Amino acid sequence: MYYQKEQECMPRSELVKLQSERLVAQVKRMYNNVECFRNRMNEKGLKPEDIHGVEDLHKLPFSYKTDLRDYYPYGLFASPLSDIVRVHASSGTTGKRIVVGYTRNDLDLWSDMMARQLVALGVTKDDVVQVSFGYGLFTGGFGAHAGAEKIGCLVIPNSSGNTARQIETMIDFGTTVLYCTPSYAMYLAETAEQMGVIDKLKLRMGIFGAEPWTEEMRQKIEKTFKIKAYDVYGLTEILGPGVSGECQYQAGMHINEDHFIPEIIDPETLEVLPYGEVGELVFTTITKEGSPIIRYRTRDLCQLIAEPCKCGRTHLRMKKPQGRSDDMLIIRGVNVFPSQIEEVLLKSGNAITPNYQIIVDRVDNTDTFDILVEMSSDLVASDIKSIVDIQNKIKADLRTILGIGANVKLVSPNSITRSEGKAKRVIDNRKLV
Ligand code: DLL
Repeated sequence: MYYQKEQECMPRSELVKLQSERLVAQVKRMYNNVECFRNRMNEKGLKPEDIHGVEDLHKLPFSYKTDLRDYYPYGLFASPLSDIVRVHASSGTTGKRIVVGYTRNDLDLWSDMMARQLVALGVTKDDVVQVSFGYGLFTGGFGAHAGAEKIGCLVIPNSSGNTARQIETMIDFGTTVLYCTPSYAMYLAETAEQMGVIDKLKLRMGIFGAEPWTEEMRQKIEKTFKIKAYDVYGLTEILGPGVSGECQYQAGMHINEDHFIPEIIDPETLEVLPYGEVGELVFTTITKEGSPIIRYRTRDLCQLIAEPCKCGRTHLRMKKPQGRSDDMLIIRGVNVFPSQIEEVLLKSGNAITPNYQIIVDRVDNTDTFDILVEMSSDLVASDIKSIVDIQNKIKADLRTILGIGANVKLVSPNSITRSEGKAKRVIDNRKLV
Protein backbone atom coordinates (compact mmCIF):
# COMPACT_ATOMS: atom_id res chain seq x y z
CA MET A 1 0.00 0.00 0.00
CA TYR A 2 2.95 2.31 0.66
CA TYR A 3 3.41 3.08 -3.02
CA GLN A 4 -0.17 4.35 -3.39
CA LYS A 5 0.64 7.99 -3.06
CA GLU A 6 -3.05 8.83 -3.63
CA GLN A 7 -3.82 7.52 -0.11
CA GLU A 8 -1.33 10.08 1.22
CA CYS A 9 -2.68 12.83 -1.04
CA MET A 10 -6.41 12.31 -0.49
CA PRO A 11 -8.67 15.34 -0.35
CA ARG A 12 -9.52 16.04 3.30
CA SER A 13 -13.18 15.13 2.91
CA GLU A 14 -12.33 11.66 1.57
CA LEU A 15 -9.75 11.11 4.27
CA VAL A 16 -12.23 12.02 7.02
CA LYS A 17 -14.74 9.59 5.50
CA LEU A 18 -12.16 6.82 5.55
CA GLN A 19 -11.11 7.67 9.10
CA SER A 20 -14.74 7.70 10.23
CA GLU A 21 -15.47 4.25 8.80
CA ARG A 22 -12.34 2.86 10.40
CA LEU A 23 -13.00 4.56 13.74
CA VAL A 24 -16.55 3.21 13.97
CA ALA A 25 -15.34 -0.33 13.23
CA GLN A 26 -12.45 0.01 15.68
CA VAL A 27 -14.67 1.22 18.53
CA LYS A 28 -17.06 -1.71 18.02
CA ARG A 29 -14.26 -4.21 17.96
CA MET A 30 -12.59 -2.79 21.05
CA TYR A 31 -15.85 -2.57 22.96
CA ASN A 32 -16.36 -6.28 22.34
CA ASN A 33 -12.79 -7.39 23.02
CA VAL A 34 -11.10 -5.02 25.49
CA GLU A 35 -12.48 -4.95 29.01
CA CYS A 36 -10.72 -1.74 30.09
CA PHE A 37 -12.17 0.16 27.11
CA ARG A 38 -15.66 -1.31 27.57
CA ASN A 39 -15.65 -0.26 31.26
CA ARG A 40 -14.55 3.27 30.38
CA MET A 41 -17.28 3.54 27.73
CA ASN A 42 -19.89 2.26 30.19
CA GLU A 43 -18.73 4.75 32.85
CA LYS A 44 -19.40 7.52 30.33
CA GLY A 45 -22.76 5.98 29.38
CA LEU A 46 -21.49 5.46 25.82
CA LYS A 47 -22.26 2.60 23.45
CA PRO A 48 -20.42 1.92 20.18
CA GLU A 49 -23.61 3.02 18.30
CA ASP A 50 -23.09 6.54 19.70
CA ILE A 51 -19.93 6.92 17.64
CA HIS A 52 -20.74 7.79 14.03
CA GLY A 53 -17.45 9.21 12.86
CA VAL A 54 -14.51 11.50 13.55
CA GLU A 55 -16.92 14.20 14.73
CA ASP A 56 -17.65 12.01 17.79
CA LEU A 57 -14.02 11.31 18.67
CA HIS A 58 -14.02 13.87 21.49
CA LYS A 59 -16.72 11.88 23.31
CA LEU A 60 -14.49 8.83 23.69
CA PRO A 61 -12.49 8.19 26.89
CA PHE A 62 -8.74 8.85 27.01
CA SER A 63 -6.18 6.05 27.47
CA TYR A 64 -3.01 6.30 29.53
CA LYS A 65 0.37 4.65 29.89
CA THR A 66 -0.78 3.35 33.27
CA ASP A 67 -3.52 1.33 31.49
CA LEU A 68 -0.80 -0.70 29.80
CA ARG A 69 0.83 -1.30 33.16
CA ASP A 70 -2.45 -2.17 34.90
CA TYR A 71 -3.36 -4.71 32.21
CA TYR A 72 0.22 -6.03 31.84
CA PRO A 73 1.16 -7.97 29.79
CA TYR A 74 -1.68 -8.95 27.46
CA GLY A 75 -4.84 -7.51 29.03
CA LEU A 76 -5.40 -4.79 26.41
CA PHE A 77 -4.96 -7.02 23.37
CA ALA A 78 -7.98 -6.94 21.08
CA SER A 79 -7.03 -10.11 19.18
CA PRO A 80 -6.69 -13.64 20.54
CA LEU A 81 -3.15 -14.41 21.65
CA SER A 82 -2.94 -17.06 18.91
CA ASP A 83 -3.22 -14.25 16.30
CA ILE A 84 -0.41 -12.19 17.86
CA VAL A 85 2.85 -12.86 16.07
CA ARG A 86 5.19 -10.37 17.79
CA VAL A 87 5.43 -8.28 20.92
CA HIS A 88 7.47 -5.17 21.62
CA ALA A 89 7.87 -3.36 24.92
CA SER A 90 9.02 -0.10 26.39
CA SER A 91 9.55 1.38 29.86
CA GLY A 92 6.53 1.92 32.04
CA THR A 93 6.32 4.57 34.72
CA THR A 94 7.44 1.95 37.26
CA GLY A 95 9.38 -1.30 37.06
CA LYS A 96 6.81 -3.02 34.81
CA ARG A 97 7.31 -2.59 31.10
CA ILE A 98 4.44 -1.82 28.79
CA VAL A 99 3.79 -4.51 26.20
CA VAL A 100 2.12 -4.24 22.80
CA GLY A 101 1.15 -7.05 20.42
CA TYR A 102 1.08 -7.13 16.62
CA THR A 103 -0.91 -9.42 14.36
CA ARG A 104 0.48 -10.39 10.96
CA ASN A 105 -1.66 -7.63 9.44
CA ASP A 106 -0.31 -5.07 11.94
CA LEU A 107 3.24 -5.94 10.90
CA ASP A 108 2.34 -5.56 7.22
CA LEU A 109 0.81 -2.13 7.81
CA TRP A 110 3.76 -1.07 9.95
CA SER A 111 6.24 -1.96 7.22
CA ASP A 112 4.04 -0.09 4.69
CA MET A 113 4.20 3.00 6.84
CA MET A 114 7.97 2.78 7.22
CA ALA A 115 8.32 2.17 3.49
CA ARG A 116 6.17 5.24 2.76
CA GLN A 117 8.70 7.57 4.32
CA LEU A 118 11.59 5.90 2.51
CA VAL A 119 9.76 6.28 -0.80
CA ALA A 120 8.95 9.92 0.03
CA LEU A 121 12.68 10.48 0.56
CA GLY A 122 13.63 8.86 -2.73
CA VAL A 123 15.08 5.66 -1.27
CA THR A 124 14.95 2.78 -3.77
CA LYS A 125 15.85 -0.88 -3.95
CA ASP A 126 19.36 0.17 -4.95
CA ASP A 127 19.99 1.66 -1.52
CA VAL A 128 21.98 0.00 1.24
CA VAL A 129 20.26 0.71 4.54
CA GLN A 130 22.15 0.32 7.80
CA VAL A 131 19.83 -0.07 10.77
CA SER A 132 21.71 1.07 13.86
CA PHE A 133 18.68 1.28 16.11
CA GLY A 134 18.61 -1.42 18.76
CA TYR A 135 16.89 -4.67 17.74
CA GLY A 136 14.89 -6.42 20.43
CA LEU A 137 11.89 -5.34 22.42
CA PHE A 138 12.58 -1.71 21.40
CA THR A 139 10.60 -1.01 18.23
CA GLY A 140 13.33 0.92 16.37
CA GLY A 141 15.42 -1.89 14.86
CA PHE A 142 12.69 -4.20 13.61
CA GLY A 143 10.47 -1.30 12.52
CA ALA A 144 13.13 0.31 10.33
CA HIS A 145 14.28 -3.05 9.04
CA ALA A 146 10.86 -4.12 7.78
CA GLY A 147 10.19 -0.90 5.85
CA ALA A 148 13.55 -0.96 4.07
CA GLU A 149 13.23 -4.64 3.27
CA LYS A 150 9.73 -4.10 1.87
CA ILE A 151 11.00 -1.82 -0.88
CA GLY A 152 13.84 -4.19 -1.63
CA CYS A 153 16.78 -2.29 -0.17
CA LEU A 154 19.81 -4.21 0.98
CA VAL A 155 19.35 -4.07 4.75
CA ILE A 156 22.21 -4.33 7.26
CA PRO A 157 20.72 -5.23 10.66
CA ASN A 158 23.63 -3.80 12.64
CA SER A 159 21.75 -2.84 15.82
CA SER A 160 23.33 -0.18 18.03
CA GLY A 161 26.75 -0.04 19.69
CA ASN A 162 30.35 -0.76 18.69
CA THR A 163 31.00 2.53 16.97
CA ALA A 164 34.23 1.64 15.16
CA ARG A 165 32.54 -1.45 13.70
CA GLN A 166 29.52 0.64 12.63
CA ILE A 167 31.81 2.90 10.64
CA GLU A 168 33.75 -0.02 9.19
CA THR A 169 30.39 -1.49 8.07
CA MET A 170 29.41 1.79 6.44
CA ILE A 171 32.66 1.87 4.47
CA ASP A 172 32.91 -1.81 3.55
CA PHE A 173 29.22 -2.47 2.80
CA GLY A 174 28.63 0.84 1.02
CA THR A 175 25.86 2.12 3.31
CA THR A 176 23.79 4.85 1.67
CA VAL A 177 21.05 5.31 4.29
CA LEU A 178 21.55 5.25 8.06
CA TYR A 179 18.84 4.71 10.69
CA CYS A 180 19.65 5.50 14.34
CA THR A 181 19.02 8.00 17.11
CA PRO A 182 20.19 11.55 16.32
CA SER A 183 22.63 11.58 19.23
CA TYR A 184 24.21 8.36 18.00
CA ALA A 185 24.32 9.76 14.45
CA MET A 186 26.23 12.77 15.75
CA TYR A 187 28.65 10.53 17.62
CA LEU A 188 29.16 8.34 14.56
CA ALA A 189 29.72 11.42 12.38
CA GLU A 190 32.32 12.89 14.72
CA THR A 191 34.09 9.57 15.11
CA ALA A 192 34.19 9.09 11.33
CA GLU A 193 35.55 12.61 10.99
CA GLN A 194 38.25 11.97 13.59
CA MET A 195 39.16 8.73 11.79
CA GLY A 196 39.48 10.78 8.59
CA VAL A 197 37.13 8.46 6.67
CA ILE A 198 34.20 10.74 5.79
CA ASP A 199 35.21 10.74 2.13
CA LYS A 200 35.22 6.94 2.03
CA LEU A 201 31.50 6.86 2.88
CA LYS A 202 28.71 6.51 0.32
CA LEU A 203 26.17 7.72 2.87
CA ARG A 204 23.61 10.12 1.37
CA MET A 205 20.94 10.34 4.04
CA GLY A 206 20.08 9.48 7.60
CA ILE A 207 16.67 8.98 9.19
CA PHE A 208 16.81 9.71 12.88
CA GLY A 209 14.35 9.62 15.76
CA ALA A 210 13.31 8.09 19.09
CA GLU A 211 14.50 11.14 21.04
CA PRO A 212 14.26 14.93 20.84
CA TRP A 213 16.78 16.76 18.67
CA THR A 214 17.24 20.32 17.53
CA GLU A 215 17.60 21.99 14.14
CA GLU A 216 21.20 22.87 15.10
CA MET A 217 21.91 19.22 15.67
CA ARG A 218 20.42 18.39 12.28
CA GLN A 219 22.69 20.91 10.62
CA LYS A 220 25.72 19.62 12.45
CA ILE A 221 25.02 16.01 11.43
CA GLU A 222 24.33 17.05 7.83
CA LYS A 223 27.53 19.07 7.62
CA THR A 224 29.83 16.53 9.26
CA PHE A 225 28.48 13.49 7.41
CA LYS A 226 27.73 15.47 4.21
CA ILE A 227 24.21 14.02 4.07
CA LYS A 228 20.54 14.99 4.45
CA ALA A 229 19.10 14.16 7.87
CA TYR A 230 15.38 13.44 8.32
CA ASP A 231 13.20 13.04 11.36
CA VAL A 232 11.00 10.04 12.15
CA TYR A 233 8.63 9.88 15.11
CA GLY A 234 6.69 7.20 16.88
CA LEU A 235 5.98 5.47 20.15
CA THR A 236 5.57 1.89 21.22
CA GLU A 237 2.00 2.32 22.40
CA ILE A 238 0.85 3.50 18.96
CA LEU A 239 3.14 1.57 16.59
CA GLY A 240 6.86 2.19 17.05
CA PRO A 241 8.69 4.36 14.47
CA GLY A 242 6.58 5.44 11.50
CA VAL A 243 3.64 7.15 13.18
CA SER A 244 4.96 10.16 11.28
CA GLY A 245 8.02 11.10 9.27
CA GLU A 246 9.49 13.94 7.27
CA CYS A 247 9.45 14.17 3.50
CA GLN A 248 12.26 15.72 1.47
CA TYR A 249 11.14 19.25 2.43
CA GLN A 250 12.04 18.73 6.13
CA ALA A 251 9.03 20.82 7.11
CA GLY A 252 7.30 18.77 9.79
CA MET A 253 6.50 15.08 9.98
CA HIS A 254 3.58 13.72 7.94
CA ILE A 255 1.28 11.74 10.21
CA ASN A 256 -0.04 8.52 8.71
CA GLU A 257 -3.56 9.80 9.19
CA ASP A 258 -5.22 6.91 7.41
CA HIS A 259 -4.06 4.80 10.39
CA PHE A 260 -3.87 7.24 13.30
CA ILE A 261 -6.11 10.18 14.15
CA PRO A 262 -4.17 12.91 15.96
CA GLU A 263 -5.59 15.50 18.35
CA ILE A 264 -3.91 18.24 20.37
CA ILE A 265 -5.33 18.79 23.84
CA ASP A 266 -4.69 21.14 26.69
CA PRO A 267 -3.09 18.76 29.24
CA GLU A 268 -4.74 20.62 32.13
CA THR A 269 -8.31 21.19 30.89
CA LEU A 270 -8.27 18.25 28.41
CA GLU A 271 -10.00 20.50 25.90
CA VAL A 272 -9.25 19.78 22.22
CA LEU A 273 -7.21 22.65 20.76
CA PRO A 274 -7.30 23.98 17.19
CA TYR A 275 -4.55 23.02 14.75
CA GLY A 276 -1.48 25.19 15.24
CA GLU A 277 -1.70 25.47 19.00
CA VAL A 278 0.85 23.81 21.27
CA GLY A 279 -0.58 21.06 23.47
CA GLU A 280 -0.38 17.37 24.23
CA LEU A 281 -0.52 15.02 21.30
CA VAL A 282 -3.23 12.34 21.48
CA PHE A 283 -3.54 9.45 19.04
CA THR A 284 -6.31 7.02 18.16
CA THR A 285 -5.30 3.98 16.14
CA ILE A 286 -7.92 3.04 13.57
CA THR A 287 -6.39 0.06 11.78
CA LYS A 288 -4.43 -1.77 14.46
CA GLU A 289 -5.68 -5.21 15.43
CA GLY A 290 -3.41 -6.50 18.20
CA SER A 291 -3.04 -3.45 20.46
CA PRO A 292 -5.45 -0.79 19.24
CA ILE A 293 -5.80 2.23 21.49
CA ILE A 294 -8.27 5.09 21.68
CA ARG A 295 -7.28 8.69 22.48
CA TYR A 296 -3.91 7.74 23.90
CA ARG A 297 -2.28 10.62 25.77
CA THR A 298 1.30 10.54 24.46
CA ARG A 299 2.49 13.28 26.87
CA ASP A 300 4.47 14.74 23.96
CA LEU A 301 3.91 18.48 23.64
CA CYS A 302 3.54 19.33 20.03
CA GLN A 303 1.89 21.41 17.29
CA LEU A 304 -0.03 20.18 14.24
CA ILE A 305 0.36 21.84 10.84
CA ALA A 306 -2.76 21.82 8.68
CA GLU A 307 -1.41 23.75 5.66
CA PRO A 308 -0.61 21.54 2.66
CA CYS A 309 3.01 20.50 2.22
CA LYS A 310 4.96 21.38 -0.92
CA CYS A 311 5.32 17.63 -1.61
CA GLY A 312 1.57 17.34 -2.27
CA ARG A 313 0.77 14.99 0.61
CA THR A 314 -2.35 16.10 2.43
CA HIS A 315 -2.00 14.39 5.79
CA LEU A 316 -1.48 16.65 8.79
CA ARG A 317 2.10 17.28 9.77
CA MET A 318 3.46 17.57 13.29
CA LYS A 319 6.32 19.76 14.41
CA LYS A 320 9.17 18.29 16.42
CA PRO A 321 7.87 17.48 19.91
CA GLN A 322 8.76 20.39 22.19
CA GLY A 323 8.93 18.54 25.49
CA ARG A 324 6.72 16.36 27.65
CA SER A 325 3.77 16.98 29.91
CA ASP A 326 5.11 14.30 32.28
CA ASP A 327 8.56 13.72 33.74
CA MET A 328 9.79 11.06 31.30
CA LEU A 329 13.42 11.50 30.28
CA ILE A 330 14.92 9.98 27.16
CA ILE A 331 18.51 9.05 27.92
CA ARG A 332 20.59 7.50 25.13
CA GLY A 333 17.31 6.73 23.38
CA VAL A 334 15.89 4.87 26.40
CA ASN A 335 12.77 6.10 28.20
CA VAL A 336 13.43 6.67 31.88
CA PHE A 337 10.90 7.68 34.52
CA PRO A 338 12.21 9.09 37.81
CA SER A 339 9.59 6.90 39.54
CA GLN A 340 11.40 3.77 38.29
CA ILE A 341 14.60 4.97 39.94
CA GLU A 342 12.80 5.85 43.14
CA GLU A 343 11.25 2.38 43.26
CA VAL A 344 14.69 0.73 43.08
CA LEU A 345 16.11 3.05 45.73
CA LEU A 346 13.23 2.51 48.11
CA LYS A 347 13.70 -1.24 47.82
CA SER A 348 17.42 -0.96 48.58
CA GLY A 349 17.08 -1.09 52.36
CA ASN A 350 18.16 1.19 55.19
CA ALA A 351 21.73 1.67 54.03
CA ILE A 352 20.61 4.59 51.87
CA THR A 353 18.12 7.40 52.40
CA PRO A 354 15.34 8.36 49.97
CA ASN A 355 17.21 11.57 49.08
CA TYR A 356 18.49 11.36 45.55
CA GLN A 357 19.10 13.47 42.50
CA ILE A 358 19.27 12.54 38.83
CA ILE A 359 21.68 14.60 36.73
CA VAL A 360 21.58 14.26 32.97
CA ASP A 361 23.93 16.05 30.59
CA ARG A 362 25.29 15.66 27.09
CA VAL A 363 29.07 15.43 26.70
CA ASP A 364 30.61 14.79 23.28
CA ASN A 365 27.09 14.07 21.99
CA THR A 366 26.56 11.24 24.44
CA ASP A 367 24.14 11.49 27.34
CA THR A 368 25.66 11.21 30.79
CA PHE A 369 23.43 9.83 33.51
CA ASP A 370 24.44 10.31 37.15
CA ILE A 371 22.37 9.40 40.17
CA LEU A 372 23.44 10.83 43.50
CA VAL A 373 22.06 8.95 46.49
CA GLU A 374 22.58 9.92 50.11
CA MET A 375 23.91 7.19 52.37
CA SER A 376 22.49 6.59 55.83
CA SER A 377 24.79 7.56 58.73
CA ASP A 378 25.21 3.84 59.49
CA LEU A 379 26.58 3.15 56.04
CA VAL A 380 28.94 6.12 56.28
CA ALA A 381 30.28 4.68 59.51
CA SER A 382 30.82 1.22 58.00
CA ASP A 383 33.75 0.01 55.90
CA ILE A 384 34.46 0.93 52.28
CA LYS A 385 33.64 -2.59 51.04
CA SER A 386 30.06 -2.31 52.33
CA ILE A 387 29.67 1.03 50.56
CA VAL A 388 31.01 -0.35 47.27
CA ASP A 389 28.77 -3.44 47.56
CA ILE A 390 25.65 -1.31 48.06
CA GLN A 391 26.64 0.98 45.19
CA ASN A 392 27.16 -1.97 42.85
CA LYS A 393 23.87 -3.56 43.87
CA ILE A 394 21.92 -0.35 43.16
CA LYS A 395 23.71 -0.01 39.82
CA ALA A 396 22.82 -3.58 38.84
CA ASP A 397 19.17 -3.24 39.97
CA LEU A 398 18.81 0.01 38.04
CA ARG A 399 20.28 -1.55 34.91
CA THR A 400 17.77 -4.38 35.13
CA ILE A 401 14.81 -2.04 35.48
CA LEU A 402 15.90 0.77 33.14
CA GLY A 403 17.81 -1.15 30.50
CA ILE A 404 20.72 1.33 30.58
CA GLY A 405 23.61 1.91 32.93
CA ALA A 406 23.65 4.81 35.37
CA ASN A 407 26.63 6.22 37.19
CA VAL A 408 25.50 5.78 40.80
CA LYS A 409 27.38 7.91 43.33
CA LEU A 410 26.74 7.41 47.04
CA VAL A 411 27.15 10.75 48.79
CA SER A 412 27.22 11.90 52.43
CA PRO A 413 24.00 12.40 54.34
CA ASN A 414 22.45 15.87 53.85
CA SER A 415 24.74 16.72 50.95
CA ILE A 416 22.00 17.01 48.31
CA THR A 417 20.51 20.49 48.35
CA ARG A 418 17.01 20.47 49.84
CA SER A 419 14.44 22.59 48.08
CA GLU A 420 11.74 24.43 49.95
CA GLY A 421 8.91 23.24 47.79
CA LYS A 422 8.82 20.17 45.55
CA ALA A 423 12.09 18.23 45.69
CA LYS A 424 14.17 18.87 42.59
CA ARG A 425 14.90 15.29 41.67
CA VAL A 426 15.96 15.80 38.08
CA ILE A 427 18.53 18.20 36.69
CA ASP A 428 18.60 17.94 32.92
CA ASN A 429 21.39 20.11 31.55
CA ARG A 430 20.94 19.01 27.93
CA LYS A 431 19.58 21.60 25.54
CA LEU A 432 17.27 19.43 23.46
CA VAL A 433 14.56 21.81 22.26
O1 DLL B 1 11.15 5.75 20.39
C1 DLL B 1 9.89 4.61 18.67
C2 DLL B 1 10.84 5.11 17.67
C3 DLL B 1 11.89 4.32 17.30
C4 DLL B 1 10.64 6.34 17.07
C5 DLL B 1 12.79 4.75 16.29
C6 DLL B 1 11.49 6.81 16.07
C7 DLL B 1 12.56 6.01 15.68
P1 DLL B 1 9.39 4.67 22.56
O2 DLL B 1 10.63 4.04 23.04
O3 DLL B 1 8.09 4.16 23.06
O4 DLL B 1 9.28 4.55 21.00
O5 DLL B 1 9.50 6.23 22.86
C8 DLL B 1 8.50 7.10 22.43
O6 DLL B 1 10.09 8.90 22.24
O7 DLL B 1 6.68 9.58 23.00
C9 DLL B 1 8.67 10.78 22.21
O8 DLL B 1 8.70 11.36 23.50
C10 DLL B 1 10.06 10.27 21.85
N1 DLL B 1 10.32 10.38 20.40
C11 DLL B 1 10.20 9.42 19.48
N2 DLL B 1 10.56 9.89 18.26
C12 DLL B 1 10.90 11.20 18.44
C13 DLL B 1 11.34 12.24 17.57
C14 DLL B 1 10.20 5.04 20.10
N3 DLL B 1 11.54 12.05 16.28
C15 DLL B 1 8.83 8.52 22.80
N4 DLL B 1 11.56 13.46 18.12
C16 DLL B 1 7.83 9.50 22.23
C17 DLL B 1 11.38 13.68 19.45
C18 DLL B 1 10.74 11.50 19.81
N5 DLL B 1 10.97 12.74 20.31
